[in-house]
Amino acid sequence: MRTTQIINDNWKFAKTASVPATLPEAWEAVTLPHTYNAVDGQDGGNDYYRGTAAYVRTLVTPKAGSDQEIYLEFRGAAMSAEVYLNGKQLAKHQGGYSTFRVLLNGALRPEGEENLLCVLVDNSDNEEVYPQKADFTFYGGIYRDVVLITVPSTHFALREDGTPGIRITPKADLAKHSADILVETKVEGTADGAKVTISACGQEQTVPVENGSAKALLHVENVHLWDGVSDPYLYTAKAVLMADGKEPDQVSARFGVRSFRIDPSEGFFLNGRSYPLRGVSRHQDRQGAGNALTPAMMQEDMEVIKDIGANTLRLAHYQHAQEFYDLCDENGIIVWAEIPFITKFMPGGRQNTISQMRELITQSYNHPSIICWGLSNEITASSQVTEELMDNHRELNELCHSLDSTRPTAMAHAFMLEKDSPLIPVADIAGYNLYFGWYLGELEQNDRFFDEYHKLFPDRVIGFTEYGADANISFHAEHPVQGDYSEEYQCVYHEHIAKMIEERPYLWATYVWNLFDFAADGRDEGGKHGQNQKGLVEFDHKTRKDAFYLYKALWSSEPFVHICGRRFVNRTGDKTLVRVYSNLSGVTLYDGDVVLARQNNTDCSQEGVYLFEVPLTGEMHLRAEAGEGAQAVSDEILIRHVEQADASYQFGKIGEVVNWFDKITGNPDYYSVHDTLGTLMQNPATGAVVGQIMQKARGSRGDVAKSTEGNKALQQMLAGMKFESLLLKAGGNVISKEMIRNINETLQKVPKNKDGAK
Ligand code: GCB
Repeated sequence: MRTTQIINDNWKFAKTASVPATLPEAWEAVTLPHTYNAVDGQDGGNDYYRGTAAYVRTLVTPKAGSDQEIYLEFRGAAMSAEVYLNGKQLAKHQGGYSTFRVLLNGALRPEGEENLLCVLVDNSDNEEVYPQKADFTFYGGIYRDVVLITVPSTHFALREDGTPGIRITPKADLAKHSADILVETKVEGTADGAKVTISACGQEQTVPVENGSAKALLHVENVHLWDGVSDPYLYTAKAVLMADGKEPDQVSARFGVRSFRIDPSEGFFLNGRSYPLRGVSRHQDRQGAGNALTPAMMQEDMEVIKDIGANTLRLAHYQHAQEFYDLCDENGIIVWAEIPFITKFMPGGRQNTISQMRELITQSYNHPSIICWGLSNEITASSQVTEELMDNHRELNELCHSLDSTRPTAMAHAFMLEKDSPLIPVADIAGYNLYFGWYLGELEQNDRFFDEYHKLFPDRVIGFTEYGADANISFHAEHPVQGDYSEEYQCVYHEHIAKMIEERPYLWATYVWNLFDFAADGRDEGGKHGQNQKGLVEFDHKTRKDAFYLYKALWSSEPFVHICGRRFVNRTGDKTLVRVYSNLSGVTLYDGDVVLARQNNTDCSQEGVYLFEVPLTGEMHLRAEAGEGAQAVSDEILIRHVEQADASYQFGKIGEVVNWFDKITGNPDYYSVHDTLGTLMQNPATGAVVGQIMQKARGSRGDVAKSTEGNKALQQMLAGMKFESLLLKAGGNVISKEMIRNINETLQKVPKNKDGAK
């Protein structure tokens, strides 16, 4: 029989690339899961350690007969790993998010003796292993479990692509309430005359092993469907191997019976009924821990997902822990799964996209929660659509279909990818990541973008794979504006998008970017270092921002009411806007015992959103009450009138939303896009560059250029704005980020006068 033992303890760790000959007692003692970037990968400056590190421990050769095989299973070693036993290299694995196994036989010392196990991991930059360019920290380390497996030499498959050895393909017949369950197993070792007994849903079949595989088709009547969040019912399939009169091995896996389809105009259908997918994205990290998450932390994340009431998750931008897909299965959450083929196409990385996809599908195939395989994310953000890039995608697409005929392939595109790009139809379905109203452009551009796309391609399935706005809970604004990082602008932004989604049922799935703030060590903005703050929940994974409750009001059936602005205590003016989010049909707002106002949901301009404008006087104890009887709920906050605006609520430089890959640096003695339009216009050389660009903008869309004509006040205001912000405002269809970089390079050739030409 197979035995497994988790060996997370007694490791020694050092940032080195050398394999020691004996146990390095003086090294730091660590217990897995572990990352060496938990601190420096989260503090900003983009200077975290990206290099090689060694994890070393002794491993006593387990008791095993001569017919046993001994494997080490690594469930996550980032980003690349080399495994050495007693100084000999046994394996090399490239990809930081998937399981791989190493056969130790042949390198192990005799039973009971100590071996020296050393794993070199490496998260340094290279041109082969994805991800290399993206908006998150590329943590290094052995950050998931390591397992020692001892198994008779004839056993269910362990060697290829981290396979679970059993593959279950349920096919539901909704009309007949029945299902066919295909259970396939692979067997390794000499298996002459071997048989496998396969059982599931009360059915059982014993089948022969032929050419290393055995499969059975089971038929189930009155099948209990896996039906999303309302009834995520799971079955278990079991396979028992019989060889030489013994039962050397067995495996089992859970599965769910469900059917789905996606309609280009009506969206997603689960088990025959319309089931709009509305949810959030998740990265696998958290403050203090990096990506070395414990099962308890994953469970906590799932509780937050249930609290907000999402029915779908985009597990971005790579393969997540199997435990997390398990949690999604158990809680009925539909999952978009993907590999880290992201931002920048690397011709040398093609093999790696293939191996990461093979592993993702092989290891995650049985999860009913997963409904599509994401080929890439915003791959054109830093690359052109070349034939090579297209071909890589075609190969990946075919690979997915050959490994899995039951799920569509998908891609998430950047806004600057033309709607008619030949890349889009390579995958079966798609989504766009749009940030109009945050990085650039207006909120309404999101609406227009999708309407245009849907009109152009009514037969294509399109979703909203990312949208969001950063918010720091320390920042507040009575009149929130794009780029102020205030909690209030995040509400304004999401209220708009939530409404626009509601009005577009053709959007088959929508994902807030992101449920949680996450580490992006390249970022330094919005009053925080090293974080992307688009989360609806802070990086502690506990503190909910106000916008969290907007979605809870739309998605959750748990009665609640939430008054926004509990951190926005000091307010100026004689009136203040009080936002209340609730999924109940009416809200009464009090100041102490005095009723200020009452609203029914029929009075609201938007579902779940109650807006009260109330006189601001002294210190106010606001309380919102909603629901009756067992459903009665209330929430309270304190606000106060002050004469002077609270300076701590404001982020210094409003309007400078700089994308993580757009940080343009340069020589300060030369002109750059960081100079204002006015400064650039004063110098004949840079003025000519600006003139040309404005001309181009005027020729295509150029709101900025057009609207300045004949309007002196506006021209003055624009002259005071940084050229980069103006270019960003012009919108991605006119001026791409690559162009901004090129413009900057041109400007950097022009020296400033000694007096700075200011
Ligand atoms: C994107 C990326 C995501 C970033 C996000 C952002 O489009 O896909 O990885 O974190 O934008 O916040 O800029």
